[in-house]
Amino acid sequence: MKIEVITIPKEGETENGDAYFVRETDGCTVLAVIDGIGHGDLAHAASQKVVKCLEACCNPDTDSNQDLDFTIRSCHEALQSTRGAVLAIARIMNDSIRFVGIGNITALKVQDEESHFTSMNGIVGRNLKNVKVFSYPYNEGDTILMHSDGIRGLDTVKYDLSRDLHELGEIILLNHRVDDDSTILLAR
Ligand SMILES: [Mn+2]
Repeated sequence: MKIEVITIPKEGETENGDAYFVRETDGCTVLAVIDGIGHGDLAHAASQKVVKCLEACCNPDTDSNQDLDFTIRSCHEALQSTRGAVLAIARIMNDSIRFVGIGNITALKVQDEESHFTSMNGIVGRNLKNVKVFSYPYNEGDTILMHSDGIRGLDTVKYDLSRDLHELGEIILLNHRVDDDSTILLAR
């Protein structure tokens, strides 16, 4: 897969409260976008803890490639002493996507039309009730987009998704960035 991520802190902040995680192993790709609650160093600390947790949970070398509900619960435990974070994780294997999202990370795939992935309400580390993992088909040529709420009002119909993914990310950021940490992840 081609994968591009652009992540930038809120204007005036040196620490980014958003984070991302990408891991590609034999036939399996894990993608995640994370938004630590608020912004600044405490948001950064929370989102980086999620990254550490995902590194441990999605490690094929230690045979700990657990299903995603277990991964979310592990993150929830790890984030108890933090502000918490919202996040979404997509695991693509062969022709299917396993997806879990908690809180307002937007995730969708686009081929001819948009197909949004379903996230549950909550904040990992603070308020986690239902964790539901969804399955979606992955078809050759589908573009997967995941972004934090530092990007608003994105309608992918207005973009040529066949263009270079990094250029596409840059132009989406330019047009839809709001005053927050902003992250967009694109994969195809
Ligand atoms: Mn945010």
